[in-house]
Amino acid sequence: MINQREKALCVGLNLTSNSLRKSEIDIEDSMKELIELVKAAGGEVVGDLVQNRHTIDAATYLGSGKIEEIKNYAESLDATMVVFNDELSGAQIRNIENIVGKKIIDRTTLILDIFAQRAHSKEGKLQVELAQLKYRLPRLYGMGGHMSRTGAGIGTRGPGEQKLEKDKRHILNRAASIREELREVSKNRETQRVQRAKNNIPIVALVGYTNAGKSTLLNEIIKKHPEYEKEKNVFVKDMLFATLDVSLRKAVLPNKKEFLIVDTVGFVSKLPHDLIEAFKATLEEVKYADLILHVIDATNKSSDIQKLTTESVLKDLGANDKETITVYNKIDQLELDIYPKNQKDIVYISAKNGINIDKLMNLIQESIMEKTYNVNLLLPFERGDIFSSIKDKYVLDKFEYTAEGIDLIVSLDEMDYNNYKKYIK
Ligand SMILES: Nc1nc2c(ncn2[C@@H]2O[C@H](COP(=O)(O)OP(=O)(O)OP(=O)(O)O)[C@@H](O)[C@H]2O)c(=O)[nH]1
Ligand SMILES: [Mg+2]
Repeated sequence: MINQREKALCVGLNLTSNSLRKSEIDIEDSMKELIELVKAAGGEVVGDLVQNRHTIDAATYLGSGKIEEIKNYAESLDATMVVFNDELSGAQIRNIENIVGKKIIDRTTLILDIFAQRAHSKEGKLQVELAQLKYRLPRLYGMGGHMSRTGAGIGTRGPGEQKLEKDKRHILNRAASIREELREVSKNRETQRVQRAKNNIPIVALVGYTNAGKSTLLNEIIKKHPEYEKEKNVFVKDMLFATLDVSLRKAVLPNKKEFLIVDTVGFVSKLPHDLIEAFKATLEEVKYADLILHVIDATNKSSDIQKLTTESVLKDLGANDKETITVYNKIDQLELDIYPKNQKDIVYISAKNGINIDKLMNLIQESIMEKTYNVNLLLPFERGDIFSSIKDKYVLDKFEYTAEGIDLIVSLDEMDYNNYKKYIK
């Protein structure tokens, strides 16, 4: 944990030679994000600078001359650490640290650090620790000074330092045992998922860039549930990565049918790959959702790039072909009428002010409900097998043994509807 407020100098590299970076957030926004990330980690930003270069310097990232300048600048600002906007190699960190003489943190370490502070669930903590171990493993030998530092503060959280000083084997063993524990957790979740599928409760997952308003929207939606209590609200804050653990809550559609809504961790550009891997399990809920609500902060001038970033992570998760409603949020901050009309799969809302939530709820209902078919079946007695498989999977609205067979009313999914429609009464 942080004992004193760390003072950070933020440093970015603008690669002028790289024309392939069109899909990436521009350097100005990326630096703004870095500053927010430092704040989210509990640090204070005392200065920032961007260096234009054609190439990355393998040894010192920005070239030793520039690093000398950074050292002087950091000293004049009384900074306690320098934060770089990209992922650095172990050798780069060590070389820069040798010149600057202060703590050097890269964007990946910073994000991992925030995640380590915020994860509350057992699974979240295990996943972050695994990501940290994977990040540190290839840097174990390169980062002599950095790794053995025992001070507190940003970037030193996580697996104990002594543990890291031991050999690779130790890390590998720990990683293996975390994976084992995670498999257990994942098995439990699988059991819960089967149970939910059996109860035929649809699941709607909220995804989107960090700070888009996902948690605010979840709180707004769950209010309508008859068993709603204020304690069920999830944490909302104007801060990157306010949400780190997946929360699942009950909600109701306008037609009173229940569904479950899942809040997930927000995405950010240059999300460390190890972390995506680590969070895949948690974000699995998204893969099994019946519908995705992709929440976008319509007021953010990088919202298009944020949208692409989220879509590319979803693709990575194998969840890109899911049915999706695009939800542009925070329209209370926009001029009226500058946004297009609501469409079947696009809606403009304000989660905070409750604007157009009813429209969104109707869209959700249409999307979830078009996949279920409420039917009255009459099953012949010799098809008890069908009856028991329906009974296992669905909650029956009604059933009765009659002289002609088993008479039942149930809402079937599309596949079962097609299988059993010949028994419709
Ligand atoms: N003006 C305005 N602000 C909003 C609206 N919805 C959410 N916010 C604010 O946006 C900030 C982020 O909201 P959250 O709901 O925590 O965002 P999130 O997407 O869950 O963020 P992470 O959990 O960090 O990924 C908070 O300060 C909210 O009050 C809205 O409709 N209008
Ligand atoms: Mg949130």
